[in-house]
Amino acid sequence: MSTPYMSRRDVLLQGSLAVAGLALLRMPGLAEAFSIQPGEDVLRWLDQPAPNPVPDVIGNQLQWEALDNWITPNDEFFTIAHYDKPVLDAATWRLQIGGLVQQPMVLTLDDIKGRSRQEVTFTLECSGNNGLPFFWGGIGNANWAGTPLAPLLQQAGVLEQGIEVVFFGSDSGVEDVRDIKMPQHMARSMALADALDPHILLCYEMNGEPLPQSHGFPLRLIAPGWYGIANTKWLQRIEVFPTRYQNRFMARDYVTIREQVVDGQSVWTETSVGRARLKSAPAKVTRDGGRYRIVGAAWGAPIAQVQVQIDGGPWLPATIDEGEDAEFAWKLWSLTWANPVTGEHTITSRAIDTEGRVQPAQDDPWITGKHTYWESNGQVTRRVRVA
Ligand SMILES: Nc1nc2c(c(=O)[nH]1)N[C@H]1C(S)=C(S)[C@@H](COP(=O)(O)O)O[C@H]1N2
Ligand SMILES: [Mo]
Repeated sequence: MSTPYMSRRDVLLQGSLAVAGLALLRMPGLAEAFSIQPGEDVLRWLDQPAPNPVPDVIGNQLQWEALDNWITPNDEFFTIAHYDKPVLDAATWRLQIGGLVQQPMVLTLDDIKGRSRQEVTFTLECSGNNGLPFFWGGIGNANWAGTPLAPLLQQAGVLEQGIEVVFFGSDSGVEDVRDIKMPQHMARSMALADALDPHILLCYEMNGEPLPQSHGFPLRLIAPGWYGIANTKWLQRIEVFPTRYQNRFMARDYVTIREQVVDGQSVWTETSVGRARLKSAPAKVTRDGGRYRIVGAAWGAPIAQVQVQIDGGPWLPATIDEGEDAEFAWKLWSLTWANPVTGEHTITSRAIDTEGRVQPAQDDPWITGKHTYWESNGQVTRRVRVA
């Protein structure tokens, strides 16, 4: 079976490289090295995403060349909405917790804000990002604040038969399955054990402001380490089920179909999109006089190294910005590009996690055997012209 792992020899090689490079390449306080310096220009990538044919669904994509901050400001953070975009009144809004619990609950926003407060800086990426020619900017990094979900579930008292927690949004649309038309609310679920992860928040604040309407006001789920789809916005009801939940967003869309060759035979799998995957991308090339830099981001797993390949040449180690250390947030990285020759160049990055796994190349069977666009974590190549 093919995996995006390195060969043993590569792991050993990278391992010694990592040890040797650790002191040199992981310096604190490089946030300045990432942001634009006075007198520095950003080169526009020659390749640009296609026009967005679904502006009602996908909004406000990240402009990679404009990326200048570890935190993505709220008004620059991408949005996804599959159904309507409810405008909710915080005064009348309620959160219900029900299903297989001893003590069903109805909570106001003040009830939730009155509970213990917890924050997390989490890079939220849509699992469709880089899977479609018009969708490369489905990612952002924010500081999210709310109250942890687990103590609330414990307080409600999940009954023994409860195995699944379903998160319903207020937004709704009509689903058409087997000629049955069903008006449904957006919903995503998690196994109970996953939902009890102490990092998961009922979130009411984004970057120090009340959650904006487009990001799920007044309350959304924040599931650090998971792809965007798990982070239900406009949260309305949390229900504990005795069975797996298999609606559109669990079992029809957001299902990755892979073909893998095992012992010479094709094995096809269909798996629901869940936890984030190791990934990186070049963000921009900057020029300051004759000095060029390549900067980018890496996320989806604990990052040990980032490497950059120029024009298909050797992989060069990038410097990781250790100024901000947050388990679920992207790492920014940069590399000085010494004396590029005039003309067109390709820039590729790959992330390596602390377990030695390498972000897969585009021709890796892990990527070529994937027949749906979700979970496109293959290496990203951009093109640039040096004048
Ligand atoms: N209620 C609801 N929650 C939702 C969605 C949605 O359409 N409705 N979209 C999901 C998807 S696919 C993603 S990628 C993230 C995007 O979060 P954002 O709009 O705050 O960036 O929200 C998720 N939560
Ligand atoms: Mo998404």
